[in-house]
Amino acid sequence: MKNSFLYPVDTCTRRVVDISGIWKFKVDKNNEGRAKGWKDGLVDTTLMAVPSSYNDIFTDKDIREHVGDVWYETEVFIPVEWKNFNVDIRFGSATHRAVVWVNGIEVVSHEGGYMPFSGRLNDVVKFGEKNKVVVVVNNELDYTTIPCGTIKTYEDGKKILFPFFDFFNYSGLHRQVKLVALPKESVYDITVKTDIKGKDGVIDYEIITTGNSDVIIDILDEDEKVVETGNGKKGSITINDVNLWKPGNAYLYTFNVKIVNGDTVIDDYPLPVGIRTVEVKENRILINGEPFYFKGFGKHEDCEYHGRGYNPVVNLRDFELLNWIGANSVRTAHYPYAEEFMQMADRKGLVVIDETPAVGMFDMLNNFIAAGTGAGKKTGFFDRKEVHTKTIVNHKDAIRELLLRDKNHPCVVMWCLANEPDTSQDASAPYFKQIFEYAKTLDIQNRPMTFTNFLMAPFGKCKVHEYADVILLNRYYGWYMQGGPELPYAKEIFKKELQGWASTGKPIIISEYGADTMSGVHKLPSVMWSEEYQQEYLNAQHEAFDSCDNVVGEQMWNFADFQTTEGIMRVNGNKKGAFTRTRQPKGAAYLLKERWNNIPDYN
Ligand code: BDP
Repeated sequence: MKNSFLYPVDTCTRRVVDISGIWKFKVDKNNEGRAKGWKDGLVDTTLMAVPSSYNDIFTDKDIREHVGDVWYETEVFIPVEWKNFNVDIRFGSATHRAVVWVNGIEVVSHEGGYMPFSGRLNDVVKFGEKNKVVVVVNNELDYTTIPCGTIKTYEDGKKILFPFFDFFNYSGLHRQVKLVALPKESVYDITVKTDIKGKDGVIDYEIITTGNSDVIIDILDEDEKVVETGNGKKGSITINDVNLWKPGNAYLYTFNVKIVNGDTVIDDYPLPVGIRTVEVKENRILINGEPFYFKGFGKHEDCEYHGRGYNPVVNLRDFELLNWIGANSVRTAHYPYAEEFMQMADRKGLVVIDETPAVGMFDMLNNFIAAGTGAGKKTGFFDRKEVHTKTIVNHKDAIRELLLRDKNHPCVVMWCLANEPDTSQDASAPYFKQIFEYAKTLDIQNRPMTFTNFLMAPFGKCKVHEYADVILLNRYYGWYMQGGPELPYAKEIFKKELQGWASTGKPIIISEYGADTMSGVHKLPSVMWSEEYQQEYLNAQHEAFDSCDNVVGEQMWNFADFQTTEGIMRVNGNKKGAFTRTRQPKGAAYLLKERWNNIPDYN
């Protein structure tokens, strides 16, 4: 059995110790660590904060831009009383891949930069003593990895990475690292599906354990009072007079699973569960049977110093700002976010479109420097053979792991399987047919599945939209096309395209629209990059949305300014934020707040 995707929590049968903090660190400048046995212990190290991206900590540009391996080391004490437990080391994520050794022995390796993974330690650790943990993290990308990118190697061996996406390729141990002690017989997985029957809520569930002992379930309300019970690994529990999980008004029950032997509790795992339904009906998306209107943003996990490292302070600040501005939803562009973000969304009632890290399936779209210097070839992405043999395997893996990790979150109402793949290409159609067919087998909640369509595959050119349940459009009329004085025409062109999409009969969400804006730059009359232009741009877009009945949501790009690769199109990063990178409002934030306060959640 591979390691469980259940989030580690302390219970009467389980123990969790967070071993994040300051670890030893070494950049493998000459790519020699694997051959020279650094797994046994590092010498000549510096220090690194875990979790964080290592890129923005140092003053040395070569480290920020390093392509290849970096090494981490720490020591962990394993309590002697854990001898009778299964002891795991669990990484919240390592971007983009990692191998972990404990006392020189490999315990786990993992591909994919945004998912948790763990390794079993029992056979390699000394109980009651300190043990050495060494991790190598690698950040290289190519056409077969998820996300996609390419590397240029100079004659002296220096590697430069060109991501096929518009955010900095932050790397390292981005989320907490924990030791987890589990009973030998434990709850391995839980899957729930919720339904509403009149005033009652129904939870259909399936539980996997690592043994054969009996399973009992208590459903606790928010006052921790048991309201229902059940037993067996598979079944259905009805909660009378249920409190629903609603956008902006979340109610979470605890689905508490116990493995028992008579009166003895062998294992105990509490899963937060929100009772709600999601379905697409004609051109509407219904949450709890009512048509929901998405207001919010595409975000990033990004902040000063931490890079993409999980930062609980910024996470909380973001939720405060989302609430202040009247946002009811976000898309986790362009990768799965930290588990703690998802938990907060469940708790706060923030609706989430959950995205895989499949971004960059378009040669050079956002790699402006490379596009300018010709560093990459201009072959169509889906014309490459390896995309249909290798990339697709990694893509399916990324989808499988995302659904395993996030399937039970009530906040997740839709899965976004890729961002802006080049769906103008004929060869993208068979690829995505397989991707959608595969993904559909994984979600027992049968939530809508989609991808974001990009502006070069407009209505009439896109070969993939028939597989999507909802049309997600990333559109920049008035920025990348028809910008500045052409803005009034941009709006009309956009309206026309929307009419085309509306003819599919499907709901449409504008999953990106935005204009780069330098906070504090003012100009009357406006020019592009000024705060005035950002607001005029938003008003024009909103007029286009309001002209189309099928539009059931708007997620402005981006919540906040964020770091990208250097290049002539970016001024120290992407500046399309409604908020600055330090989370202060631009003028546009007030405009959005006013608009969103006047649009009901359900309409
Ligand atoms: C879209 C991408 C997003 C970019 C955005 C932009 O999905 O990652 O940051 O454009 O150019 O193409 O600002």
